[in-house]
Amino acid sequence: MKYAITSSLLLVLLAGSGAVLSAEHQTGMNHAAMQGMEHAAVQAHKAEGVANSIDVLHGKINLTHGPVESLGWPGMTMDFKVKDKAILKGINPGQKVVFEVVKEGPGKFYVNRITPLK
Ligand SMILES: [Cu+2]
Repeated sequence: MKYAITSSLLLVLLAGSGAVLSAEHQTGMNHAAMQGMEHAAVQAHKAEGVANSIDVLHGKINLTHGPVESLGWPGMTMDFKVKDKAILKGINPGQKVVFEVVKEGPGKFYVNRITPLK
């Protein structure tokens, strides 16, 4: 019983913070605020999610991702850039994916790898 109460409370908290973060993405603020200081070393953060829309031409993808523990992110829906547009080929809307996020600067992230989840 205790577990059930704790996990439903957690869900409420996650849902609330996810909404706030989505709004922050859109206004140009970002995860950096909640991460605090972090070194700039290139590191890939693994995540799973669903591809909502893919813009190969502009190298953008909208993903609903689960929590990314290594970045301290809750699950949310957001746009990502990619450096290599070719990685988006073969990704279709509605598809479950595994991907890696790289932080390139304060509040700046891109996806460097993405593959359909089988
Ligand atoms: Cu996010």
